[in-house]
Amino acid sequence: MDEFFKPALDCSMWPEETGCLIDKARSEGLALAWDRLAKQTPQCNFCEMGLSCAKCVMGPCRIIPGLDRNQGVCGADADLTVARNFGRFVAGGSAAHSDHGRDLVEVLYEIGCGSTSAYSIRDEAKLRRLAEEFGLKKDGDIKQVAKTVAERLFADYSTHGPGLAFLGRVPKARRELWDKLSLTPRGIDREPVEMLHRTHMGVDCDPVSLCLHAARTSLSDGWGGSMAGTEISDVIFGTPTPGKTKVNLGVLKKDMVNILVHGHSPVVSEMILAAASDPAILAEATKAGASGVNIAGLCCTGNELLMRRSIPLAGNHMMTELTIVTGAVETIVADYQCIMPSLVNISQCYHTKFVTTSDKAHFPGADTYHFTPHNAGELAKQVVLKAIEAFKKRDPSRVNIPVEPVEVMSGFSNEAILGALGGTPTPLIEAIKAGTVRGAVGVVGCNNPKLKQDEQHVTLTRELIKKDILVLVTGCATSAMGKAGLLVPEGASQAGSNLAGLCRTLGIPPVLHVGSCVDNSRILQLCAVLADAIGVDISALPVAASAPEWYSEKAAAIGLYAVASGITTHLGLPPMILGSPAITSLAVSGLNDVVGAAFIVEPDPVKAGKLLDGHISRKRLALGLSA
Ligand code: XCC
Ligand code: SF4
Repeated sequence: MDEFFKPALDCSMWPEETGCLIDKARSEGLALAWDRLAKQTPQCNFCEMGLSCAKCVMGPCRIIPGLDRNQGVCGADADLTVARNFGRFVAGGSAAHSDHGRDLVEVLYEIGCGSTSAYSIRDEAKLRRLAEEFGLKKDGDIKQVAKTVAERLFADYSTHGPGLAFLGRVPKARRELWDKLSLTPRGIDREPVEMLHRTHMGVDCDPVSLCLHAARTSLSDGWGGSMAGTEISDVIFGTPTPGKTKVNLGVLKKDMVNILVHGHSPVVSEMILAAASDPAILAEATKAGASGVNIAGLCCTGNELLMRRSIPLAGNHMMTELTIVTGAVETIVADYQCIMPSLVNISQCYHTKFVTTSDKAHFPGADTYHFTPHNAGELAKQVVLKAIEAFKKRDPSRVNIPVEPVEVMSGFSNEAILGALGGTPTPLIEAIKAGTVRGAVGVVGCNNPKLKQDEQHVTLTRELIKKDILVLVTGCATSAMGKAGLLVPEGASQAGSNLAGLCRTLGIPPVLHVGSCVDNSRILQLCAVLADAIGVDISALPVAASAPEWYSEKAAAIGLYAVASGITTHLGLPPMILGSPAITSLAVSGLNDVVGAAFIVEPDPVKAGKLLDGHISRKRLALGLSA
């Protein structure tokens, strides 16, 4: 395993665009995440094992199991310390997704009240469908429907709501299991808050109980906050349909004003996109000597625009610093999550403006604009005009856009997938039964500088599609797949003959892009639809998930809600739980007996591919299908 954790300092190892820009940054005297990782290495072994605790000032404590320091000052042992740390880790991720979801619900409410002109309802039919699903009045004035749906979801964030609106989507057997285990989430805000309470010194001292509450917390994200984020984003900005665009740093244009939107919420990025097509603003760009304003995405807000608007994606998490190093970026517009604080300093070494937009995410040294549903249209124009000003200061001698962009296809919402199949999951189920598609794996999540960028995503995915396993991708894994030619129908040549044939017939890639990280809720919903159609629980389906290069608290929440929903999940790096053999064994096997799924931790993507393939074969056999 060790070789995977060595910070790589040899740029020739990296994909072309990455290696060449790391070299450029070095020659310009800039430190990047890889350099900072090298300085942090070796990292604290106690923290890595989950055995350090700083939850009170009797500590901090470091637990050494088996020695005379096997308890913290309060008496917490290794199992409890690991469980408390992991619980808080998952709560952090759940809170981030769900608070993002809340922002969308708030915009929907403002639309319903008629108090924003910047936003409107793009998918009325979906809003009415949601109203019907929630048992609300679906007909009549669309603003009224928006308001009641928003109020219903606000209730889900509270403690005394009627029960999460989206739980109606969970297959019956899974709901009964959750009820039996007290895993059914009671409120989107309640569960992470209760986790903070339980992990205060002297509250929940049972490691298993804490792990179960961690699962409940993650479910409040997956079937609550994230699902609200996805569904309401579709209502406001449109439900994605398939379209083509390009990815990688080559989407930056030498002759244009380049604005990168970074973060997660479409609430800001959609407004920037709208402002960039305003004729008055385009005239200013021309005056500045640019041939136009080019908007491209980073990370998940980039995925949101890619899904709905076919806006090019410049890169993923580990590309964010490097985009600035191209010297061709006028402005980075950030909302929240996964935005490295280093971007402010790196921007200052160029002509790049680093703009923050959320009152929740302050970055000292940034240009600050606080977007609200009321001022968003106006502020977006100001931000774009400032970027045009910055274009005049660009130093052409420092510009290096090292690659040509690669074509990708995106926009595979569940509505689009099922719509293409005639509105029912039956053709997909028939394809699974026939073995044309042996199963499906969601390959999702981040990059991590401890791993060679994108390699785990791509290697694992190629292993899977070779075995006729369809891959669904979200988040930062997306640009990795795009660069590897897996997000176009021609990518079928990298798949097994059965899957390839299906892709050619339908004109689809072997890897379907289904959105950002909150959009993993689309995968949950699709699994639920398939399970219901076959008449089984989700855990019986030949499906799995994988986060091969994950780094964030949010990824841990996603992995846990997938497992708690019955989807076995592979992680390329272990979570910080190895200090407790009991919790580690619960995670990688014990959970199978509790929720019918567990984690697989395997840093080698080829081996991981074999393990997931074996998992899918076993599920197929259990359903009476060929392996
Ligand atoms: Fe962040 Fe979502 Fe991870 Fe990418 S994949 S590094 S969480 S931007 Ni979500
Ligand atoms: Fe130490 Fe216990 Fe305080 Fe943690 S909560 S720092 S283990 S005394």
